[in-house]
Amino acid sequence: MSLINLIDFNILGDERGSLVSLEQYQNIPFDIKRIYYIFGTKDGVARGFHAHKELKQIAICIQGECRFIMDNGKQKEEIILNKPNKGLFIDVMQWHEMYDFSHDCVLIVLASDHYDEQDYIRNYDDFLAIGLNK
Ligand code: T46
Repeated sequence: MSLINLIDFNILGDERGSLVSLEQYQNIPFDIKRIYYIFGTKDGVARGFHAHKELKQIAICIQGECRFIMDNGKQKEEIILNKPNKGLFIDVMQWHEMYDFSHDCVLIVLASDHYDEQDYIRNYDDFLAIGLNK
């Protein structure tokens, strides 16, 4: 099974330009409890390096681009996000790392729950150990 799960969003365009609508349980398969966005990422910075125990998320690069590495502890796959109508589903227990942010990158993330540092697994060995015990 691929670690890259992309969701296609309809582009509702007309002669004025484009619009994408994100709706809970329509094209987003969870309660949207939080939205955050990452922008102004400095040159050479890598982010992520964690997995979540319970949180589900969808990341959309609405401007510019960045690269995600998704890792289930056994295999890794990567993808460049650079389209405002493609959402990367980040499932529970998916280690993810983000690299190569363009200067103009705006990455918006829809999350199924409020921010909770206890939900993060930030140590890769802990991530592997929890995965093995599942
Ligand atoms: C994820 C990837 C894709 C908050 O206080 N509230 C929030 O909602 C978030 C997301 C972060 N923070 C604080 C926690 C840290 O002190 O903001 C700081 C930066 O967070 P972090 O280092 O976790 O950022 P990233 O870019 O490594 O990871 C973020 C999300 O935290 C994470 O859930 O999956 O983006």
